[in-house]
Amino acid sequence: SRYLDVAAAQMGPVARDEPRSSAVRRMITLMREARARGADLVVYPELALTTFFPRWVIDDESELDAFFETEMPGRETAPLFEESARLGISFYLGYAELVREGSEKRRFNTSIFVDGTGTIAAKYRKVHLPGHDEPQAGRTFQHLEKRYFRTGDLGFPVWHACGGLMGMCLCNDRRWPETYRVMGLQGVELIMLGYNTPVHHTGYEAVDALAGFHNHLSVQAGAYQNATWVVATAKGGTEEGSEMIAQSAIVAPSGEIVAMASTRGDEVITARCDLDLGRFYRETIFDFERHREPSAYGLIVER
Ligand code: CDT
Repeated sequence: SRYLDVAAAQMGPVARDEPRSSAVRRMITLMREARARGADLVVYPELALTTFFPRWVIDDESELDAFFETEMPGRETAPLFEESARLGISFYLGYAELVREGSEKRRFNTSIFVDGTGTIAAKYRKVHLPGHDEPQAGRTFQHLEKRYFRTGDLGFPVWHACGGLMGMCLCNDRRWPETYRVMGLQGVELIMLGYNTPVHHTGYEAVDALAGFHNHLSVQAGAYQNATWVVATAKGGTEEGSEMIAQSAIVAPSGEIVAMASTRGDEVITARCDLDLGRFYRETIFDFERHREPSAYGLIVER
């Protein structure tokens, strides 16, 4: 057995006018609790430092830029890195990233993995951007990720850390089997995932009523079919009037939920993950080398 103690640090709403320093203070409180409960890794939500701003049309560029980080760590996020190094705990953080190249601005929905020395060891930029690039008439809340972010350009990397092979993705990525499979083919053992999911994200009542079910369905299937642990962390609760699902969960390679949040606010859940557990699946039913038939899958990448 190779045990890794992990935590999901679910966050309740972050208000539009809540300063980064306040969100970071909340995150440090959660990090300390995670560490006190034995965790070596803590996973925060997607866009953890700010409110989920893609719900609004923001035409003013400086107003939009204010939601983005131009450096990581920056002045306000540095305390998180310092506390991680002090406690010797690794963390995953989702945030909006602004890269300036000459006069051009490139914006990504990004996550990083910071090791227990407070050093950024891996970066991921969200590949599956949901929603629209133009505002939709008749909606109380927009979902304008396609307007504000570029498609991630870093693929789905995996890397060695915390005694295992780690990977990451962000929110909508979790609904796509390809996300897990690309990491599964690289032998991933634990995937970190942050999300912001408005309950009313499709506008179809019958579908939206199943938002919690579809969340867990996607993560549990991805974990099982790729023999990996998944640590899925929500920003939940009612944020600026938008109701977001919570139900953060730690899912085993069996597909079973081994820990789940019971509130919609700031809450730490933990689990002791045996990174060897995936072998039972990887060496039997999901022995990719023996059982996959890639010659029959061409359509997946052709269209
Ligand atoms: N943040 C994010 O990706 N949210 C989406 C819901 C919105 S779809 C318009 C999700 O898949 O949870």
